[in-house]
Amino acid sequence: MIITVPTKPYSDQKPGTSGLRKKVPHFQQEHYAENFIQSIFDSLEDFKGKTLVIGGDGRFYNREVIQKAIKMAAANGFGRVLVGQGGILSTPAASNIIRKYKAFGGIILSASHNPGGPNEDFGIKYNIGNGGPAPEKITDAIFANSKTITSYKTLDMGDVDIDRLHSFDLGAMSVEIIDPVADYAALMEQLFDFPAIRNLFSLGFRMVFDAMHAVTGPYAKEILENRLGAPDGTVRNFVPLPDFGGHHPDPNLVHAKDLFDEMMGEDAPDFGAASDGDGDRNLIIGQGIFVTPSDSLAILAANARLAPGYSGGIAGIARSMPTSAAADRVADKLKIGMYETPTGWKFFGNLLDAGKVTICGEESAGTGSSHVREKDGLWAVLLWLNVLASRGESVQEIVRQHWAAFGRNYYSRHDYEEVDAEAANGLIDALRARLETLPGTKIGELTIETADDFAYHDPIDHSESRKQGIRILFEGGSRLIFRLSGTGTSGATLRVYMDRFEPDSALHDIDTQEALADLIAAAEELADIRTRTGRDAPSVIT
Ligand code: VG1
Ligand code: CO
Repeated sequence: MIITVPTKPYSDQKPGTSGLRKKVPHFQQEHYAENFIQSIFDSLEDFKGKTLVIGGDGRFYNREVIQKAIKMAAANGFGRVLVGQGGILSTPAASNIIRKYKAFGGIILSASHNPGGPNEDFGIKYNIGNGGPAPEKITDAIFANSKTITSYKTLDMGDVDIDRLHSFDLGAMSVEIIDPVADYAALMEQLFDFPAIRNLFSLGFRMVFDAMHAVTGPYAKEILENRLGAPDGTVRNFVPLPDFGGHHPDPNLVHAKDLFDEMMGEDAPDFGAASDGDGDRNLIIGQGIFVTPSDSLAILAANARLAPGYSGGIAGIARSMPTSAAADRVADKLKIGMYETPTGWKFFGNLLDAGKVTICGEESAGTGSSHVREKDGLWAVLLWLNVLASRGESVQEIVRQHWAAFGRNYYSRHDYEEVDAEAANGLIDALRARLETLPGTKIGELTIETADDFAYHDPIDHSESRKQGIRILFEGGSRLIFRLSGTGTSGATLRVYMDRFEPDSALHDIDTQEALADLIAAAEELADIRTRTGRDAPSVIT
């Protein structure tokens, strides 16, 4: 029976860089999740009788919200829902299901790489019919609805069985509980040269994939071990857990330190990789070498032709503004388009839909292509494997040759987490106020050429996105960027990005933080980070 439940608005349901993220107890407030889901539905038009995809990364509170979403979808008039078995769908797999089955859209439950558990993070995002994150027009409408909501619709009934592959009717809506892995694995098999990768493993190539007790476990087990023949044990921590085993499912050098240490040690495997909570990020490490996501984007774009799915070449490359400019030179050489967008995958959607770009990436360990409309962790790992199998060289050799051919971008991001929001905003505002006075300013050896607050004009739908980060460009091509995170759940996170281009191969072996010392000092001088945040050092350096 459909019921209409009266509710009162919450004022804090503004979707950030990718959806709404809050602590679990916050999400457990009465009607909190329902309000947001109803606000999503109220921002959509003409979905009656259509298909909605529902799944999540398996974190704490996932199962409860899956149940709420199924019942609310039925009460609001969807015709069919496709739900990942056990409530599981990685973000890229959900994107693929939306596209493959021509769904109206999808609800993905995740807080990505943020920790999970009764007192940790939870999140909800809405993806549109192209499989990608909702554009700002929709997220703004969702937020507006959430501030005026007075009731939501649901079914008055107990829970449904989401653990068995089966189909059933819920009122006028049909529910299909689907295999979360099968369609995704089939897509990967189309894109990559599985026989060549299988051959690589049969020759003794050693790999470690750390699923971090998050959603990619079942995907990586099936693809790497079952289909590609990697030895049993290649995939570690492959059982998704509601609290990710108490760890941050963030594949960076801090939270995947064990893997990093192993890859730098004696007798390291040939290839190490990991993915995050919802499976859209990647970590790529070769024997003795960490590949920065910005370099990985450039190298994958330069070598994409080696994979069957991209054998015709790529149409163009897009990167988020703070991502290093390494990919720009690949685009130059290939004589293809290069696009610089604000942070967040949603900005790539229009370019991909219009066929302007094939490969996209962000410095935050996100790489992907036109095969779906999300970044895709395992996709990046498989493209690397395809390149390694085709070229027969090590990760180290491939990276070094790339630097020799294109030059090297030394790159780092310094995060100041959970700083006072007012202080963080004050820091950005103070920089913003000085932008016009900065060109020509000398700081140590560096001279500022231009400074702006990045604004993006979407070449396809002509929407404008302003205030996307303070960008300071120095003579010679070095860049310094300041922006505030849109995904944090407590206080503010200040991100400072440093990018220095070094064409000279003789200078490609400097320690990254050392190579960036001048830029790090310039950031402090320009923004008074220490005084304003009260921090001596960043919380995370990547
Ligand atoms: C961060 C990253 C950004 C990424 C976003 C979502 O956003 O910097 O590049 O798109 O997370 O990724 P922010 O606003 O905190 O800097 V995920 O893996 O959380 O969906
Ligand atoms: Co993620």
